[in-house]
Amino acid sequence: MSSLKLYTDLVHNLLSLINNAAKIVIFTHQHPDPDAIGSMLALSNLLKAKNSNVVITPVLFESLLPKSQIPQGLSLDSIRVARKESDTKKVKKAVLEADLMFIVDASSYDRVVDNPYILQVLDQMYHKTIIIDHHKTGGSKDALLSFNVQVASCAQLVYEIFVKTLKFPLTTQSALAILFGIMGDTQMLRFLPTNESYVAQYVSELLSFLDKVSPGRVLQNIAKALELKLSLHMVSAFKEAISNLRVNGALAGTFISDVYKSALKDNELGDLRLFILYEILAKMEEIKVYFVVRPDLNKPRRYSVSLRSKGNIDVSLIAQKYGGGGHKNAAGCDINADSAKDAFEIMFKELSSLFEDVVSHV
Ligand SMILES: [Mn+2]
Repeated sequence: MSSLKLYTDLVHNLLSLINNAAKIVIFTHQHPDPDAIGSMLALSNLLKAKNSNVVITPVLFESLLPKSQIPQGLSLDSIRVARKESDTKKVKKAVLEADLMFIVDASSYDRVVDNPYILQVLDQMYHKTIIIDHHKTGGSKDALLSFNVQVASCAQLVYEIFVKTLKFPLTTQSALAILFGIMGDTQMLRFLPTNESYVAQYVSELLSFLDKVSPGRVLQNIAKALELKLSLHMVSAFKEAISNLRVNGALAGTFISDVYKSALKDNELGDLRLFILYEILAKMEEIKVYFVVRPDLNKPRRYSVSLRSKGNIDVSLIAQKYGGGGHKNAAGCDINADSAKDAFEIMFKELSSLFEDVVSHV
C-alpha cells in the first residue's frame, strides 16, 4: 500500500539511531512551503512525543511563512529562525553538539542555507544526517540514511515512517502539521497521483484523530492557510465525505450528509460528488466498484446514488433494481431512506452482496 516497502531495514536502523540520540537538529529548504514547515514540525513533535528528554532544534535560516498562511492552532514556536550572526553561532553550536540531524523536504545542505560560513559547517555533517525527501534529486551519498521516495509530499513520508511504521504516538500538533504538508503539496488532494490514493486514507485518519481532540474547523483552517478559494461549506462537506469513506476490498463508498442540504447549492453538491468520484475514488488502484450518496435538495428523504465501476463489473444492475439506469461502468439511481447515512448503508450492503466475489478478493 504505502511507498515504504523497500525501506523496512532503513526504518529500523533509523529507530536505533533515534533511540541513541540526545540532541537532534532538523532543517528544511529555504523559502519553506507548507510541506517543508509541516514536515519539520511534524518530525519535531513526533520525536518529542516519543521521548520528552531529547533536545530537538528545528532551524530555519529565513523568516517563516506569514501568520495568515499557517493554519490556526499549529504552533511554530519551537522553530529557531537564524538570521542574525548571533543566531547562526547558536545554530553552529547546536549542530556540533547534535547526535543526529535531519533534512526534510530537501536532500542537501545547499538547499538549506546560503550563508557560506554555516554551509561549510553543515557540509561536514552528512555522516550524522538523515534525509527524508520526495524530490527527484538524488541526495547526498554521504548521508547516514536517506529516504528519498518520489511521492506527492514529504509530510506523507513522515507519517508513514514515524506513525504507521515506527508507531510513534500522534499528537494534535503533529497530526495538524502532517495534514498541512500533505494538503499543501497536493492542493487539498487535487494533485494526488493515481497510485497514491492511499494518502486519502491517511487524511481521513488524521482528520478523525483531530476531530476527537478539537472537533470542527481543522480542514477549513488548512484551506484558508493555503489560500484555496473553496467555500467553507464545500471544504467542510469534502472533509465529511473523506471521513465517511468506507472501503471493503475492492468496494468503496461515501456520502454527503443532510447537513449540507441547506449549506450547499445543487451545483456545488454535484461538483463535490464528481470531485470525490473522479479525483479520489476512481484513482484508488485497488477499488473496482465505488459510489457516492448525496441528498436530493428538493425531495425530503430522497437520495441520489452515483455508481461507478472498472472493467467487467456492471453497476447498472443495481441502479435498475432501484428504478435508475445507466451503463455498465457508470450508473445512478435515487433511493428513499431516513438519512444519507441510511441510504449509504443500504447501498453498501447491496453492493457487498452483489459483488461479493470481486469485493472480498482484494
Ligand atoms: Mn514538498
